[in-house]
Amino acid sequence: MDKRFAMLPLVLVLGLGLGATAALADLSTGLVAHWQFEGNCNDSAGTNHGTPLGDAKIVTDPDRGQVLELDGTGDYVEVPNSPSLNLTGDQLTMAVWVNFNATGSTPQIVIAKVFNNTTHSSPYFSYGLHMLANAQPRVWISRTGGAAFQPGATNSIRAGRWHHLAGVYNGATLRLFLDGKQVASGNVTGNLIGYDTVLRLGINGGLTEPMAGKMDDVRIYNRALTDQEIVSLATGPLAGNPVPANGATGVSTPLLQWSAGARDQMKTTSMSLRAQRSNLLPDVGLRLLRRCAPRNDISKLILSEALTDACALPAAATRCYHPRTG
Ligand SMILES: [Ca+2]
Repeated sequence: MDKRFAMLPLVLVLGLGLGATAALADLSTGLVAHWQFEGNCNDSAGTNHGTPLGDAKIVTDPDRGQVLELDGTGDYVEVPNSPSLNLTGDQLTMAVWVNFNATGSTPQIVIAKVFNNTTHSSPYFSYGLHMLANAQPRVWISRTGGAAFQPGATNSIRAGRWHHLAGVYNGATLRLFLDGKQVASGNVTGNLIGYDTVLRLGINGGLTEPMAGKMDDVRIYNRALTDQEIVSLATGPLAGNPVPANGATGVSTPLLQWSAGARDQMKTTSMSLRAQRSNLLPDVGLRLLRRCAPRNDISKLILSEALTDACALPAAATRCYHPRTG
C-alpha cells in the first residue's frame, strides 16, 4: 500500500444510521398499540389485543414473515375500546405495512377506529387509514371542527406488493405518507374526537369495505412521528455500529465497517453515500462513488487503491460518519 494513503487524513461523509439504536428506542415512545401478528393478533406494546374474526389468519409471507391475511369476505381483526386507543389530543400517528390482492375496484379499510360499531356513518372514523377505489391511500381523522382527511398519490398502490402507509397529525397539519414519502398534507387543527367504539383492522363500522390482502406491523402512536421516523418504519432498521466510531481519531487503517441495515424496501430512495473527494486520493474517491451499488448485504468498505471490495449503504441511511486520522 502506498504509505501516503495510510497517512492520508481520512474524512468521509457516509450516510450511516448511527442513531439506529436511539431511533428504535424512540419508536417505542408514544406507541399505544403495536400488532405484529407473530402467531397471534396481540398488542406487543400494551394490552390492546385483537381478535381475528371470519377467516382472518396468520400466514407466513416470504418478505415479511408472519403477517395477517384477510380474504375480503367478512375477515377482520377487532380490538376493544380502551383509554389508550381513544385518542383525544392533537397528536396521532398510524403506520402499517399492507399488501392488497387487488386495487381499483372498491375502497378497502386498513385501520378504523370507528365512529359507530354497527353502521358506517358520518363522520365514519375517529381515525383511520384506507385505500380508495382509485388505488390511492387516504388518512382520516375526526377532530373538533369535524372530519378532516387527506388523500394522495392516485393509482400509486400496486396489487400484490408491500407498501408502507402512515398518517400523521400534529395539531397543525394532517399528513399522509406512502412508502416513507409524504404524498399529501393539509392544514388541520383541533383535538381528536374519541368515540367509545372498537378499533378494526380490515373493515369499517358497518362491516363493509373489507380489505383483501395482507397487513403487518400495525402501529398507533399518541404522538406525531418525524419524517425520519416514518422513513425508518418504511425501510427497516438503519445501518449502524460503525467501526471506527463516528468522530474517531487515530484511524490508521483505511477500513470502515458497519452493521448493515434492512434489505432495501424503497427502490426510489437515492443512495446517501457522499465522499469528500478533496480528502481522498482522487482516484479512490472516484472509484468509490462509481462502484457503490444500492445493496445492503455488504457492510464494509475498504478504501485502498486496489479497492478490492464494493460498498453499499442502506437507502434509509441519514446520518453522517466522520472518522479522522490524527
Ligand atoms: Ca409480523
